[in-house]
This record gives sequence, C-alpha cells and structure tokens, in this order.
Amino acid sequence: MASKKPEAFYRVEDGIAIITLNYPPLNALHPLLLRSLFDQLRRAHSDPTVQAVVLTGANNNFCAGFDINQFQNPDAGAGGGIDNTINDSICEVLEGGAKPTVAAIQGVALGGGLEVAMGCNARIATPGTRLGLPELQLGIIPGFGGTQRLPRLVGLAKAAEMMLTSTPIKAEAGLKLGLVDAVVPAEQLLPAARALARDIAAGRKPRLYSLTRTDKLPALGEALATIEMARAEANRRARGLRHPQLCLDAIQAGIERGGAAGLAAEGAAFAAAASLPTHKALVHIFFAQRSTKKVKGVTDVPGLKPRPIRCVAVLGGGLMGSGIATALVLAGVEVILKEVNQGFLDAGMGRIKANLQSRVKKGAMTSEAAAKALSLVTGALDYSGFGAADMVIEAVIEDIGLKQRIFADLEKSCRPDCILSTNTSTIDIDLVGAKMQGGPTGPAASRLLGAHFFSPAHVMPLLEIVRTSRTSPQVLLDTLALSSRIKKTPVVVGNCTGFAVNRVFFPYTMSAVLLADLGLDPYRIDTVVAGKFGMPMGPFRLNDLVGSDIGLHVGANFVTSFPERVYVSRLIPLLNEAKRLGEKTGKGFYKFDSKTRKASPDPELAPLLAESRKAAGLVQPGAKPPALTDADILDFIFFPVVNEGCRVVAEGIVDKAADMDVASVMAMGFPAVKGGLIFWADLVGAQRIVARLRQFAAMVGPTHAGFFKPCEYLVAAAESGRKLSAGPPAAAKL
Ligand code: 3H9
Repeated sequence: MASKKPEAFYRVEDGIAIITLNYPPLNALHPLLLRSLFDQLRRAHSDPTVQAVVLTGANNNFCAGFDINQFQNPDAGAGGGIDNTINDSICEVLEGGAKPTVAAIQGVALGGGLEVAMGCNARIATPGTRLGLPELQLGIIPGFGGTQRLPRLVGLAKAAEMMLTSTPIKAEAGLKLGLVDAVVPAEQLLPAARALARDIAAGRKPRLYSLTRTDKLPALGEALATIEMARAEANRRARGLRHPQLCLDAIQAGIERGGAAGLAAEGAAFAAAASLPTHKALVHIFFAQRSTKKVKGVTDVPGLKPRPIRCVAVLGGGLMGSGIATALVLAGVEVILKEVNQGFLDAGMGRIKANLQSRVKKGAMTSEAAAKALSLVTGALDYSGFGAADMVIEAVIEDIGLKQRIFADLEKSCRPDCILSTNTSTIDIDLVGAKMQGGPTGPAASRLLGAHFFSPAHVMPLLEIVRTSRTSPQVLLDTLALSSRIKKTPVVVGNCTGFAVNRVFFPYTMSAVLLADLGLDPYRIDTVVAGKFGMPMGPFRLNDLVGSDIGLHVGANFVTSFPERVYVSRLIPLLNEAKRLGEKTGKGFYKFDSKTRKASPDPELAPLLAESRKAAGLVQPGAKPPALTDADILDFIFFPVVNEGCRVVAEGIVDKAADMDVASVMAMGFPAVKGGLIFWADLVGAQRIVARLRQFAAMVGPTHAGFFKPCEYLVAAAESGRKLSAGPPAAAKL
C-alpha cells in the first residue's frame, strides 16, 4: 500500500469488499482516483461473492476532498476539470447500487471526501476525525452532493453553518448530530464497518439513503426562513461575495424541489462559483500558505533535523510577551516569564491567566486544560534559571539600547546552543545584537534571529521569522518547527527595517494620513477601506487599536531608514500630544464608549485635523479638498502599499512573492479573496499602478512626490508585461 499513485485498492474479506482510497498524503480525489473508485465499485457490484462494500482510506486518513492541485492545472479546465458524469455516478452507486456501503473514516473526511462518505448508507469514524465541507474557503461550493446530503443528515441550520464557516466538526460531535452512526477506536474501525455492512446487507439494520431522507428537514416555511437568515449572515461575514449565496441557492433548490433537483442545481452553482476570480485567489492563498514552510537552504538540507524546543524564556510580560507565552503553553511548551519586578511579573502572569480563561469561556478548552497550561509558566526576575531555555524570545519595549543590553546579558546567561530571538516589529536584528561579543559577526550571531508575532500573539496566525546573513539553517529549522507546533504560519524573511509586514504597513498608514492632510474625512476613508475593499478595519481605526504612541514610535524608524519615501505629518504627533492614544485612553481618531468599547466618530478631532492640515500646507486655507472618488481613495492608499511590497520582493526580503501574499493576508488582514497583495496587484496590472502613482505624485507636488515614486521592479513589470508575482530574476535580487 506504499504506492503514491492515485488509485483505489480492492480486496474481499468474508464477503465484504474493502475499497481503499490511496493517494498520499491525504488521499485527495485526483481524477484518476475517482475513476479507479468508480471501477472498483462496479467490480464489487458484479462480484457474486460480495454482499456489501466498505469504503475506507489509506495513510491513516479517509480523504481531504477533491485534489486542489487540479484547480491550478491549466490542462484540467475550469473547476479542476471535474467529470460530473463519474462523480454523480459514484455517489449514486454508493447510495443506491445493488449492495449497501459503509464508510470507515479516520483522520479527515473533508469536502469531496465527506461527500463520498455521505453517499454511503452508513458511516463509522474514529475519535477526533475531522468532518466538514470547507469548499467555500476555496471559493467554490460542495459539488459531490454535499449541499443536499449534509442538511438531510444533520439538519438545515447546522449544515448551512458548517458550509458557510468552512469549519469541520469532530467525529464525536458528528455522532450526536447523526452525521456518523458510530465512533470506535482505530483498531476496531474496519471490523465494526464490516459488521455493520453485513448487518445492512442481511436486513438486520436498515439501509438509509441520505439524498431522499426528510426527517431532519424543517417544514418549508421554516426552512426558507433559515436560509434567509443564513444569506444575511453570509453577506455580513463575506461582504457581498457571490459563492456563499450560490451555495445557499443549491441548498434552497433541494429544499424546494427535492434532493435530485438539488443535485442539478448544485452542479450549476458549482460551475458558476468555479468561474469567479475569488476561487482562483483563494486556491492561490491555500498553496501559498503551505509553501511558506518550505525554505530553500533550510528545509531541503539533507540530514538537517529540527531540535526539540521544550522550554522558552520570554522576556517581558506585557501584551506581546504574555500573548507569546500563552501561545507557547497552549502547545505544551514550558515558559520562563521574566520581568523586571514582582509587580510587572504578577501583571504578566495575570494576562496569561486571563488569555486562557477567555478560551475556557468560549468553549475552546476546559478549565483543567487551562490550569495545566498555566502550570507550565514559571516566573523569573533574573537570568539564573535561563540555562533551561532552548530558546529566548525577547518582547520588551522597542528601545534599541535596552534590547542591546538584554542580548549582551543573554549571551552570557544562556546555553551556547540556546536560540536568541527578538520580537521587535521593525528594528534591524543586527542592530539588536550589536552589543553581543563581536556584534553581528560574533560567535552568537548564528543563533540570533527575529521572531515577530502579531498582537494578540496567541490569536494571530502569522509568525514572521527574520533571518540575518548569519542565522544558521539549524536555528531557522528549529524555529520553523516551533511555529508549526504553536499552530502559526511562518514566513521566513530577510533582515531590514520593518521586515516584510511592517514595510507594507507604513505606506498604508502614511497614505491615509496624507489624504486626511489633503482635507478628506478620516471616517470616510476608513469606511471605504474596510467596507468597500474588505480590510478588517480602516487605517485610522487600526491606529486606535495599536495606539498612536506605538504608531509614532514605529513610524520614526521608517522616517530614519527610508527618508526618500515617507510622508511626515503632524497628525499622529498631535494625537500623542493630546493624549489621544486610541482605545487604551478612550480616544484616538475615534472616541470609545467606556462600557461597550464601541468606536464612534469624535467631533473633538476636528481642531487637530485642521492644525495638521495647516502645517502640511497641501491645500490653501478655505479651499475644498480634492474631489476623490471612493475608487481614487483605494488607489491612493493601496498602490503605495503595492509599491513597497514590490520593493520587498525585489530586495529578496521574502523568498518568493507568494510569501508577501500570505504575510499581507495573515498579518495585515488584506482580503484573502483578493489573493494577497502581489497576486491582486497583478490582477490590477503594473501599468495602471505605475500610471496612478505618477498621477498622485503630481497631485501632491515635488516635496512629497518621493512617497509615490514607483520602484524599479514595478516599472520594469509595467514596461515588460512581466508578472509581479514572478519575482525578480535570481541574479537581479538587490
Ligand atoms: C472539494 O472537495 C470539492 C468537492 O466538493 C468536489 C467538487 C465537484 N488536495 O494542510 P497540510 C495537501 S475541494 C490536494 O499541510 P494539515 C497539502 O497541500 C477540497 N492536496 O496539513 C499538503 O501538501 P504539501 C475540499 C491537499 O494537517 C498536505 O496535503 N477540501 C488537499 O495542516 C498536508 O496538508 C479542503 O478544502 C487536497 N484536497 O491540514 C481541505 N488537502 O505537504 C483542504 C491537503 O505538499 N485541506 N492537501 O504541502 C486542508 O484544509 C488541510 O490540508 C487539512 C490538513 C486540514 C486537510
């Protein structure tokens, strides 16, 4: 069974045909596997010694769904070239063929995998098996009958929720809902499935047909009301995207006209969804996210294995440090939390406890598990226990001098093999290590790197791993393994001010501030950026979340490092002077309700805006601001962001352009449905972006034109027609 070929194996045991899906690692439904499954089903039905069929999967998994690679295969055609004649027939034969079928499921049954299992007359799963229809996360809808069978097995409301959120459930929950008929330990899976198949064949147990069942469906009026609510919820979540509505169209057709008509409607809705650009963008992000784990010169070095990281010392128990510590203990990693005095240490411990308790409240973990996680943290006020640490993550304030002193101390206090990392969001890592023995070329330089988390660190999914020219492949590999253990998507980036993520964040904020200085309303800008473009929040609301003080501090690093392309305004300093630091002080660009924390526009902002505009001198006093449409605002904000993203790609700060896409989606909140920053820029076209940047440069005049100057990489792409996502020719990396 070690074959890597997509094929379904066939064997007969005591009159039961066992058909095993095989295509490592997760038995995805490659067209050849589907064809082979179809052939083996026909073989079982025509084999007189066979009474019933058990369908199972090799490689400790049932099936992760249709082979997503096919969606990117140009030869496969739209929607992965799915051959509906076979696929519809497979479920038809599984469900209503001459012999009953039972699915024996372990690991995952997702998408087409679950749909095939739902086509069977019964399902048995092992504990913890993940069952779901996550097609919407790929911009398509279930296409092997899932929109019809899932509501009939688990009820309409639950089925709609599972599809719209793309969230799988565990087998145990599936048992309660009726999605599976039994949950048994792995060693009993096949015997139990065989026994059940035999019972059904002998008429001792009923043979059930999920497509025609109606017992779990509500009456028509109630069902239509449920679908209406689901449509509204989908619109709220997915901001007007089409494919969730197409999914609900198919479900509704089946409710109104029966399962068979629903299948036909599903086929049409699937084809419509597969032709939308959203689908291409989401499939791109799916693979881009997986490819960040593969780093040239690190994960492909023969014989190089990650060393276990059992204990991590976290320096600083503030918001970041406590979040990082929480992420670590949630994955079972021991933590030493160091603070400068007992008061700060107690506060840090309190934050970790609160983070864990909030997970208990949400039902994400039990209170016993939270207590166990908390017991993994030891407090420290000095470095005496640091000999136990396999890695240090420094998360103190962004003060270069302080960080340099800390790393000089760490070099002396930690084992020579201990990884030394900093959570700085912007400061050059070599600068952080400058006071260690020999500085950036000294003996500890090979174990120094950046481990940049995003706030809240136990929630946000990205870890930006910053390598210097000296960081060793071993240290990078260890950190990659840690990131996967703590369930973060890693992006390995090169060293510079701001790395990848904050490099693209700074023009995002600065262009918004520039628009405000031109006289535009910040609240309108936020509405356009969040509501129209789909960012989680606009730049001014984000400022209030992060804090005007942090914004000022971080912005200063960019002003120092990239003076030729920054926009310096009085606006953020004025907010700082007025103690309008954002949510934490109850006022920033917005004012915050003291009880609900809800943000609302604040008329008291007006004098600060006026003062900043006066200082900027971009428009004459009393003159009207430029008449920019919503589309102009989006170009004004996002094209400088693309421009900086292109510099990051061209300089080789990211390994590949797709890494910039992942970083922008997972840390910045750039809409995944647009495929990430560079993928989207290619759709817009480099030529248009360059032309618009030049228009904006002319609009703001020569003093600020540098902010919009298109970089060489972008100009070259505009002139040559080369895709921005292709990355620079290897020799051309700066
Ligand atoms: C569908 O079914 C449509 C149907 O309705 C039919 C329509 C007509 N195909 O994520 P991991 C690979 S659409 C191909 O690193 P994890 C993945 O690329 C499909 N490859 O592991 C990776 O490869 P590599 C609906 C797939 O443990 C390797 O498996 N299904 C597929 O973190 C390991 O994956 C989905 O949307 C696939 N379907 O997470 C499920 N799935 O090692 C998509 C995985 O070369 N998959 N691979 O990088 C997932 O969500 C996660 O992979 C899963 C495992 C949760 C399964």
